[in-house]
Amino acid sequence: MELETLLNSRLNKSIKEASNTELFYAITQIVNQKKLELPFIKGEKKLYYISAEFLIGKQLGKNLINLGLYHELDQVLTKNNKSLKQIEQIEKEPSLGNGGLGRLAACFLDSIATLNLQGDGIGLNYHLGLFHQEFKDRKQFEVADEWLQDNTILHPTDVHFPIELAGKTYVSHMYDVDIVGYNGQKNTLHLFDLDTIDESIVHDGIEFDKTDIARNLTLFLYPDDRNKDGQLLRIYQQYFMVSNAAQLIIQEEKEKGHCLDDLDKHVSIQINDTHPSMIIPELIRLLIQEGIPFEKAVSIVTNTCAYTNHTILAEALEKWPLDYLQEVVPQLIPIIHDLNHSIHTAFHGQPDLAIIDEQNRVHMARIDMHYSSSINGVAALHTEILKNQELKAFYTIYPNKFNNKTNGITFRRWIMHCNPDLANLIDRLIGNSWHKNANQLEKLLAFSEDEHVLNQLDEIKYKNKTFLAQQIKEQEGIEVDPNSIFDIQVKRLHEYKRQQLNALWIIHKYLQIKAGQFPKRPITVIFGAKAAPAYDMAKNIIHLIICLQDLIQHDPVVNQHLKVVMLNNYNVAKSEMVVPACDISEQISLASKEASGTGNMKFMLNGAITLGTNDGANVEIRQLVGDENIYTFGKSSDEVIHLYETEGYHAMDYYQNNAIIHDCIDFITSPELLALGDEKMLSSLKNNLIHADWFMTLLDVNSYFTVKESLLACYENRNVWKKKVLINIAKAGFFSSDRTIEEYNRDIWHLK
Ligand code: GLG
Repeated sequence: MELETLLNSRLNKSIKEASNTELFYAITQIVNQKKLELPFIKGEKKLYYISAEFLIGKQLGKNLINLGLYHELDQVLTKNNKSLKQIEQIEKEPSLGNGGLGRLAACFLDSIATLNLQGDGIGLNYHLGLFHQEFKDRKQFEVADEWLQDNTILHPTDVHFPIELAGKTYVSHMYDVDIVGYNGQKNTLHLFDLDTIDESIVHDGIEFDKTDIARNLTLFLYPDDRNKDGQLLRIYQQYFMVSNAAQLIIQEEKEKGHCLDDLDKHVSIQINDTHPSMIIPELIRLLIQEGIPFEKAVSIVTNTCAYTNHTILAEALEKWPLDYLQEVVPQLIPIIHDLNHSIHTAFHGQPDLAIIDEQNRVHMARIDMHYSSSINGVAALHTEILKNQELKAFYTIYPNKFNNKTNGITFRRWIMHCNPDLANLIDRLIGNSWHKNANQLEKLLAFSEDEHVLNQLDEIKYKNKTFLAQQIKEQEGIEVDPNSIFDIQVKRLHEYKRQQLNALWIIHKYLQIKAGQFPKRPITVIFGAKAAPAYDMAKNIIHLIICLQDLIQHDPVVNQHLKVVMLNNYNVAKSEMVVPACDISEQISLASKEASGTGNMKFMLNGAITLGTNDGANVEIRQLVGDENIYTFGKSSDEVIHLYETEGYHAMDYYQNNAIIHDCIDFITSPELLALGDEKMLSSLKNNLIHADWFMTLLDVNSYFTVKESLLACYENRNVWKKKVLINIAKAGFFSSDRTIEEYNRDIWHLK
């Protein structure tokens, strides 16, 4: 066996004698060698995907799959009493992203390479990542995530660019990560950095001097921006990212002998959310320096760039004070003024189109919309809301720029790697053409009445639940029963995603059990979520969940029927553990607020049933699987938007008029919970739910509780449930990121 010989030659001992760590490094070397041999994808036109986040996850297993080596290696190791899965755990997970936006970028890179499209990612190398989450006193604490120690994925290059920040010149350094497609070719993710970064300036968790740019620039993703220094630092980071991108693009174009006048014929730039928006004025500036007149430069850049919007939440649509930009990037100010002026003239000073508003803030998304050729939302409903509500003024003037690209996930990681038993079963049933053509999964529908197949699916789920239960026991010290229903909500912590609604249901169930009303089967509710360090209410919600976890855990009656688990430091690796083990996928955002969601797709693909609102891509899941195979509840996005417009929602009314809601909310500050929790945090959460509740938790409590009960009841109807599981898997093909990328390429990039 070729791999076995290779592995033996890398080790100075037998595979049996080698430790997992030794094996990890030996396998990594083999993978690096194989990657080196792969050709770079070439084409007439090249895409640059610029993003502040790339949540790429551990690379070893994914690379082995894409290189087609995973199975063989797994067999070699098993034969020698070693487990590849355990060896993979040795790798530290790159901490280069926060949530869906960053994970989407990672899935896209995988699909771009797999489809043999020439496209590189460009981002930053955050030395300490987002942060590592720790729980103490049932609260979240943030510490530096030292993921770069023992790095095996980043290769330093000799590419450097001068970057001007606040009048000083810094020299960047480019690091590369290979992006191996499932197709024998590769692209690159370029991560820019400064050689002067100093991790030792970080103290007390994640505190550091925000003004010391040479030492702090790429320490953290999303440094706290509550004060001016924090906001300036974000501008420093963003400009550093895009100036490097612009210089790299121009350098590569020149090397290819292309004329910069034709940039848009050879290059496409995808702007992922507003963080990279300054690429537009920066590229215009550099083209002018290259001798291209302003008007022409503007038109070239407009034709080259495309913008993806990921949210309608105002907090995420960045608006930087002009003064701050003046301080950090004075070289862009004349361009921004000129762009603003053109718009002012063209649209007669219409205020909602202005780049610089009356308070002298620069609207980054507006730069994107005026000066790029495509504006896309990330799910059908989201794009409609952009067109008809949030970005209506822009849709009116640029109807042809708007388009939808419903998100997707890479099936290489989200089934083949995380759920090999399921992937193998599918291979046996329908062959493996679905690996590259995900729609082939529909062939599974032929087995929807096949009891044997349905039982096999069920056995795989049980095995995955057993594995997760073991991990939870080891890592969180909580015993959970794989025969219970696994009800899972893992995602960033945000009020709009309404983890608090799920927590209210847990309280409701707890009170019922206390009153002697037991569920048919025990239920295990699993959460995983990080709260942004400056987001107090999100931290309060985490605190409530952990208090509930401990209260229930130590109640000998309740814990027979209900368990709550808050996973610590939720990340891609943990996601790969929970996704295959899920029965109920909680997608319960306030309708209109979740642009798409991608976790919803991962769970569906792995045979979980969605309990969700009619929001984001849930709407498309429902259309695909049909009403019988998804459980939806809650007010529609139109109703929610109307409530915002008319200020028609008053949480207090629900609290006062609904006894169940009243009891659940009061329980947040009950003696039982106050014995475990922080009075200030719990009361603040409770008061917020009664007096503010900006994301309308109480609006949907009734329908959520009702629909959840019917879903739990359905689980007991085992044959019906198993069939729903199969249909969900069979219909998930649409959500392959290969499909999404084909659409981006067809409509926006035109790479070939
Ligand atoms: C966003 C949205 C998600 C979306 C993701 C990828 O909140 O709904 O699925 O981007 O488009 N900030 C995010 O994570």
